[in-house]
Amino acid sequence: MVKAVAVLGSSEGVKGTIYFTQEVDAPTTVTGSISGLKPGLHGFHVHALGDTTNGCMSTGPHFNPAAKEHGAPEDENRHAGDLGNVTVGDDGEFFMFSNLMWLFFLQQIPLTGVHSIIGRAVVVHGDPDDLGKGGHELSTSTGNAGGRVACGIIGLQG
Ligand SMILES: [Cu+2]
Ligand SMILES: [Zn+2]
Repeated sequence: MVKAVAVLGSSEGVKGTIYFTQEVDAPTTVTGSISGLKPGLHGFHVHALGDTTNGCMSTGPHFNPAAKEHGAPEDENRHAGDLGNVTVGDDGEFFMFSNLMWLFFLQQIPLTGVHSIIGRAVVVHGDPDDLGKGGHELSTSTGNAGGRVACGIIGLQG
């Protein structure tokens, strides 16, 4: 099994830890928790670069090795890094556990091979991801999810 982790940090007090695990030839599973976000939906993506020299801004666009448009996790036409939204409760806390539906779309974020997400970044946004359907000029590229409020580089874990 390959394991990876991204420790999310931000200048706005958002904290989180996202864990990835993958058995040989199986989809990646994702679990974790985030705190300090405002209640509601927040766009949640794998971005292409593990570069935080300019904070979350330098993590590049959504991880998109197949050159598709932005979409929902369950869409055929979607970026590999499109993980949809996290739903934060009134207490500002979010907990995530992989389930079978997630397993379907996590096949595009492997931890090994040419399209590995190791060394890329997890980014959480300030606003909801409209999943490509909002009609905004940014809908088909970013889901119009607003600013990048927290991010962390995905690194191998022992
Ligand atoms: Cu993003
Ligand atoms: Zn996207």
